[in-house]
Amino acid sequence: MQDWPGLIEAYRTWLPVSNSTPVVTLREGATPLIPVPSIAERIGKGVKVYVKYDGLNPTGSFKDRGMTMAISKAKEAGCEAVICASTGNTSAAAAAYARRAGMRAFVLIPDGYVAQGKLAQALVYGAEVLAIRGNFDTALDIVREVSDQYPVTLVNSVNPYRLQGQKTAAFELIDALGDAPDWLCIPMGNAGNITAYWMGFQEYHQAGRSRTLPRMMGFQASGSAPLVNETTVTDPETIATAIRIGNPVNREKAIAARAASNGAFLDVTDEEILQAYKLLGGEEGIFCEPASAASVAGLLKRKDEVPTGATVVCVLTGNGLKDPDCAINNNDAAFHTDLNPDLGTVAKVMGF
Ligand code: AN7
Repeated sequence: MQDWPGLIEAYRTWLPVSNSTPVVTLREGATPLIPVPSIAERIGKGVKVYVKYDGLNPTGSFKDRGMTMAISKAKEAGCEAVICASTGNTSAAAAAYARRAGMRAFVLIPDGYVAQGKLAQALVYGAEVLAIRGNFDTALDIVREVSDQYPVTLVNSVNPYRLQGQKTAAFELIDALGDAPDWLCIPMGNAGNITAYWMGFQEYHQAGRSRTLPRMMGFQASGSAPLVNETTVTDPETIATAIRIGNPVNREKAIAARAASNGAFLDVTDEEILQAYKLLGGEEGIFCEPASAASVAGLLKRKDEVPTGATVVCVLTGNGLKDPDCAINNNDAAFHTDLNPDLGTVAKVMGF
């Protein structure tokens, strides 16, 4: 098998790059599409369910797809520094790709609300981390002003190259399935990813690469559901800190994608998110972060509406290792501690 070159090389003709664009890549993309029979069984009706495990990207989330494009284009334009606001994953990806390209990476994060793994990444990848007393939405307002006034490039999903890179996930789904799925279930924060997927599905469809288009099913956490409730949330709260966002910048585009695809938005509670998170881990061997599990939680919540024989893809946007605190505090594992180090004790605990 040939080595995967990264998504810009793989999908070059579909992307706004030229021969003079310096490609900054960590060989992101080509993530596995994994069947999840235990989820399909809970729905029945001969439904097929897959997860697109984008947590297997180089920095552990789908953000790498957008960042390889955003940083390559920033490098092409001669930028020397980038900035983003982030609930964690964007900061990790921005730092990795920017440093690889020899740029400075400034990241603004909500102090105390970024999962440990993501913070660890930003630090090790050499970002300059600014933790503010405020949430993501406030941080985004600030970085927009900074990038307006100073020579730093904004790499949040208001940067159009981000969505260009992220649309390749839809291409990979169609390349793997031979057609678009019937439903695409996806968590929403700033709603960049749902917008990017819809763009990808439309482009492949127009080019005759798929016969159909999916219904775009977007899910948010109940405590942070501005799109579901058609409002702005000033104090978003959820265990899924990645999608703790109250004022999504891609609101209009996401609503347009819902309308054009006959899709729907729905919220899921933290409890429902954790149930799906444990189900994926404990029954399928797939460890995703809580925000990602919202896609599966949402599918299970809407299972009565899934058509007989449908093909459903749930996007698992981030790796479970990103948020070890959540994992340690939310599992049903048998975890026996402080045992005497002898055969008798161990055998007894095992039930022999
Ligand atoms: C795991 O890192 O916004 O709807 O600053 O990390 O495109 O915003 C993360 C978002 C879903 C939502 N799943 O995607 C950030 C950030 C995970 C995420 C989302 C995010 P969008």
